[in-house]
Amino acid sequence: MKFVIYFILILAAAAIWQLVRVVELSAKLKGVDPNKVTDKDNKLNSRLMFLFMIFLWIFSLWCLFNYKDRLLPVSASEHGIDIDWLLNFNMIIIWIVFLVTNSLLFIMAWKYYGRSDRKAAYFAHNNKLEMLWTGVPAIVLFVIIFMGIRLWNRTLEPADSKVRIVEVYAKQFSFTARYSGDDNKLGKANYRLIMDANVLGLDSSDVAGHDDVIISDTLFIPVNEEVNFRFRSQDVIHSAYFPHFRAQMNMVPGMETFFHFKPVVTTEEMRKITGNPEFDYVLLCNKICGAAHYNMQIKIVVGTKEQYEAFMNRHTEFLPAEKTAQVK
Ligand SMILES: [Cu+2]
Repeated sequence: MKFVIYFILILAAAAIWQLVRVVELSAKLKGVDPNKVTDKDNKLNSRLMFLFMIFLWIFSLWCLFNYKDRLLPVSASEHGIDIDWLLNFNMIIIWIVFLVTNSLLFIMAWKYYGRSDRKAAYFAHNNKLEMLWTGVPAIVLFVIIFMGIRLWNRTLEPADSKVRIVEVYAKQFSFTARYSGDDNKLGKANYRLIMDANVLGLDSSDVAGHDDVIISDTLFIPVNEEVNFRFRSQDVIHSAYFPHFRAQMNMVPGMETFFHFKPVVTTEEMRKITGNPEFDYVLLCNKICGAAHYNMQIKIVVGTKEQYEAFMNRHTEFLPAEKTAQVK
C-alpha cells in the first residue's frame, strides 16, 4: 500500500513538472517571456491573499472553539484564579494584535497590488510611526510583566509558620509525601543517610521527625486550607507540576524548594464540574528525568477537614504506640 502511495506521489510530481514545461514552451512559441510578471498575475495573487486572510480567520476561530475542551478545567487553587485571569488577559491582547496586524498585512497586499500604471510611495523614515510601534508594545509589555511579577511574588512569599507543612520527595520515578505531624515540623534529612531502608534519608535522631507521616500512594490535602509544600529530590532534577492548581516547582537534589497554595475545590466538586465521575487531581513530574519520566505521578485528593483526618488516622493506626501518642 505504501509503495502505491509513493508511486502516485512521484507520478503527480512528474505530471506537474510536465505541465509547467508545457506552459513555458507554449509561451515561448507565442513569443512571450514566461517569467515576466503581468498585472493580471499580480491581481490574481492579490485576490488569493485576500482569500487566504478569510481562511486564516475561519481556521483560527475554529481551532479556538474546537479545542477549547482540551484546556484545563477551572482552577482548583486560590491563586490559580488570578493566574487564569492573567493568562486570559494576555490571550485577549495577543488576539487583538494578531487580528489587526494580519488583517493589515493581507488587506494591503490585496488593495495595493503591483500595477504598471501605479507607483509606490516611498519614505525612508517617520518619527511618529517609530514612536507608535515602539511605545505601544513597550507600555503593553510593561503592564503585563508588572502584573505577572506581582502575582509571582504573592505566590512565592514565605507562608505563615502555622501553615501545614507537607514535603514532596522525588526520585526516579515516584513521589512520596511526608506530613509534618502535630508539631508541624519536619524531621531533618540528609542525603548521606539515604539507603535502601531509608530512601528519604531521614535522620532518626531528630525528635521532630518522630511524628512525621510518610505516604507514597496519595497526596491528601484538605480544602480551603493553605498548604506549605517543601520539595526535595534524591537523584536528578524533577519538577512538581500541579496542573489543576496552576502550580509548578523544580525539585533539585541537594536543596529544598518550596511554595504554598490553598486548594479551593474538592475532588468531589471537580468531578461534578468536569462531568467526569472518575476525575482525579494529579501531581506530575514535568522535567524529563529518565526512562519512566512519562509515568512519574501521584494522585492528589482534596477533601474536607473530616475526610483528611480520617485519611491520616488510617495511615497512622499501625504506628508504634509511642509515635501514635505524638500524632494523635
Ligand atoms: Cu521526574
